Amino acid sequence: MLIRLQPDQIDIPASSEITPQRIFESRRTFLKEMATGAIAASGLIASGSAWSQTTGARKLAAKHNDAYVIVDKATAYKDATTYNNFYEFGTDKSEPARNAGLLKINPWTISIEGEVKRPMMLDLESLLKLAPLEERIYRFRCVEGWSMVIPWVGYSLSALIRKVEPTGNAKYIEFVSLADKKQMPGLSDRVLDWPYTEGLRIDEANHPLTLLTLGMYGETLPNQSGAPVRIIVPWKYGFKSAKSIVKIRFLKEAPRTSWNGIAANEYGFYANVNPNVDHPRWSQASERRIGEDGFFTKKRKTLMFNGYNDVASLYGGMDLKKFF
Ligand SMILES: Nc1nc2c(c(=O)[nH]1)N[C@H]1C(S)=C(S)[C@@H](COP(=O)(O)O)O[C@H]1N2
Ligand SMILES: [Mo]
Repeated sequence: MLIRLQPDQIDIPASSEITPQRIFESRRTFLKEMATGAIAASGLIASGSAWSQTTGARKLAAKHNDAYVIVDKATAYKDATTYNNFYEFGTDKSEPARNAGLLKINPWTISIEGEVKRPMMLDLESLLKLAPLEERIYRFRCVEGWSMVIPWVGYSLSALIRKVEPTGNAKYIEFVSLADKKQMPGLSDRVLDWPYTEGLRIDEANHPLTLLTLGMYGETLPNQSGAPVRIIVPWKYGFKSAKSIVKIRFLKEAPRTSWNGIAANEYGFYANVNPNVDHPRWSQASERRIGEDGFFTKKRKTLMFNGYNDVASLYGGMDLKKFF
């Protein structure tokens, strides 16, 4: 049966590559997503090109995990996907949304290497199936002084770590983002040493809050948000949460990380959100919540560990002013 849409509704481009079956499938998905409001919320209706087989967002079925709900209202999808830091696509906040359409996320493989008994290459489908997807609403704080609240979709990175069986030597983990000049115009600007790299201590990586992230707002990640796979470490400043990851390495020693590597006095390896340790050039005591920027809007107080006090046990006995 062919489902007839009302006149004036979206017309799916009948490209020669799209078989009638695929058109039917996309119509069906479209109607389903219309019913759940996912399409309206994502603004897909506005653009016919969103239907391209390679760039279209895909709905992800995820179980809401109540253990990670916070009281703050979620940031609007539009704000979260048009105000981004993704220097591979330009240093201006609006550039990733404009330029990240160049990123090809299909096919994608992520290589897991180093101090593990079972190194492996995983494609996107394997990553999506590796553990049950959960929706978790996290507060997210950039070192620049702004924050958002985002419903991410993913699962604890610990599920993947278990699968590759780290050796006893694995003390740190490194995340490496894609660096491809053909897709990423920002790479011609040497603001950072490419590829973008980040890292965690292995116990931080294994903390249940650390999220292997494949989606947001019920769908696969938009490119500007780090598609198809990124990490989210909600108690640390945003720069720890590397986007568009192609490699994860298990290491004996702490890796060199991008921001720490160019300015260690400003961006510590730990980078835990800490209102008591200022950045050398500005205070970290408060933050501006994106979407709340009215002229009279008060800033919010920044919370220790971004409010995720559970993680304090990871840093017992450490001087967090020294290891910032
Ligand atoms: N590969 C890569 N990952 C990155 C960045 C980047 O420039 N490149 N910016 C970081 C910074 S500074 C922040 S605040 C967050 C921003 O994530 P968002 O745009 O989804 O809010 O991504 C982090 N991950
Ligand atoms: Mo950031």
